[in-house]
Amino acid sequence: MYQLYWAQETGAMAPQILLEEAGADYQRVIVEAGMEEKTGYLAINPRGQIPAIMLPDGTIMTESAAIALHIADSHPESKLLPATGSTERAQVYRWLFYAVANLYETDLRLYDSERFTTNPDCADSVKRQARKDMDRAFELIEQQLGDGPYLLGEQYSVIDPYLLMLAYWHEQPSELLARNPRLKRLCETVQQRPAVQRIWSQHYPVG
Ligand SMILES: N[C@@H](CCC(=O)N[C@@H](CS)C(=O)NCC(=O)O)C(=O)O
Repeated sequence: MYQLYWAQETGAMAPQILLEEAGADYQRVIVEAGMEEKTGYLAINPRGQIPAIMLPDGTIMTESAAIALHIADSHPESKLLPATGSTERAQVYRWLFYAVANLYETDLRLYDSERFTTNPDCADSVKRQARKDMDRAFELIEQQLGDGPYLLGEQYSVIDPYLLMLAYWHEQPSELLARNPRLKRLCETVQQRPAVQRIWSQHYPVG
């Protein structure tokens, strides 16, 4: 069984969707924000960040994109990645790494701005720049998306739930999606998948 170290509206969402897609046996281990040191979570991830996963053999992995790829590799019957060495797989790698480096990163600057400056008076300026960088990074995704509905067209893969997760971390997801209609279609299509519907309310409770 996998143990997914989890918190609401965090990078645990994409790996969780992929575990659901794969029909994998997993448990959530809920990590309370601010309690990482007290609960021993730093022994799991010394950076204190979510997500982490304990694999069925007891190995710990961190880094959401690496976890996503590993889940896909471990459950080939779920077809969450195109064939090894294919051009399509190369595109998934490309945009997954792009997403971590250019989108996830802007979320950290936006929501944890004070960590990105030694001058507390500059935190607002860090935030403003993060908003601009995030919007620009999503524009490049929009330009990349074709007829869809997924990044690879008809073929669903690990990059799609990852983009959905990131789009919903935007401060104004509906405005982001209105400006980026292909991304909107991708997000709406991914949201309709049963695996996503099963876990969505854990991250975004209604009411
Ligand atoms: N590169 C890491 C980033 C993980 C990350 O920053 N997670 C956020 C939640 S979405 C977090 O735990 N932030 C709290 C902290 O950094 O202390 C990944 O992709 O897994």
